[in-house]
Amino acid sequence: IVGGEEANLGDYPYFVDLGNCGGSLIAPDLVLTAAHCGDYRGYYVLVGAFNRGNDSTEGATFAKVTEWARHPYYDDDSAKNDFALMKIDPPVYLDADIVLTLNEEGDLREGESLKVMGLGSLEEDADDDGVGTLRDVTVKMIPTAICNGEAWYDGDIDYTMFCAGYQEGGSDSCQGDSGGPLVRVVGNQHVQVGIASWGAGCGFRQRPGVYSGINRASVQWIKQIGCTQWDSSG
Ligand code: 4AZ
Repeated sequence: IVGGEEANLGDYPYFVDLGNCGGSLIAPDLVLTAAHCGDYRGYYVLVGAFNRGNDSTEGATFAKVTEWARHPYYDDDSAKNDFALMKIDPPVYLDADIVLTLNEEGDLREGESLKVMGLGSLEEDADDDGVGTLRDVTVKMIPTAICNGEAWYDGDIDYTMFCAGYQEGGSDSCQGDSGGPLVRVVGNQHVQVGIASWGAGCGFRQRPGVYSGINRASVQWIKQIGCTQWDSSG
């Protein structure tokens, strides 16, 4: 996370540490992340992560990944449909006031404030594996018509993604943050609207973070895998 600050314990009880990526607990046994993060079957993930890899922090528990699926139309070159869903065992029942739901509405409001969180690097090309304690930053929704402009991403933003950040840069997600949730915070209700996916560097002018869009179409895929194919509690 670039330009952000350390989160407070309990701010994001649904955050999942995958080691080199983030994720979100969207049901007791389902973790949503980015497809490009890879296949975690057989690995342990830290649910409710606040300190990297540390399950002695209140609310944090390890669970094993038993199933993994990426979106059938995920494309590695363009990062189109950068969605993956994992089933974990045992299920984790969060004891928290904060509830995470998935966005199923239409377009986000231009300029609306969103939060992204993670354990990733503090700057582009940082010679590290990210940070030890969860950080967050506020970014603003940037319409695709702007983000696809010639001075911006020049057409690389497709309909499965959108940009969030600032024209001048400064506040952004970065290496190690991908897979983690981008949320709209309304009191104790957090609505996941995106998944950190890619970007040209971190925090650069006219190169905001790019997020897989959580909307009716992606939620339909998530439910089809989670609820039907795996018959889970999603
Ligand atoms: C990454 O490589 C990554 N600035 C994540 C987010 C962004 C760039 C790269 C956005 O995980």
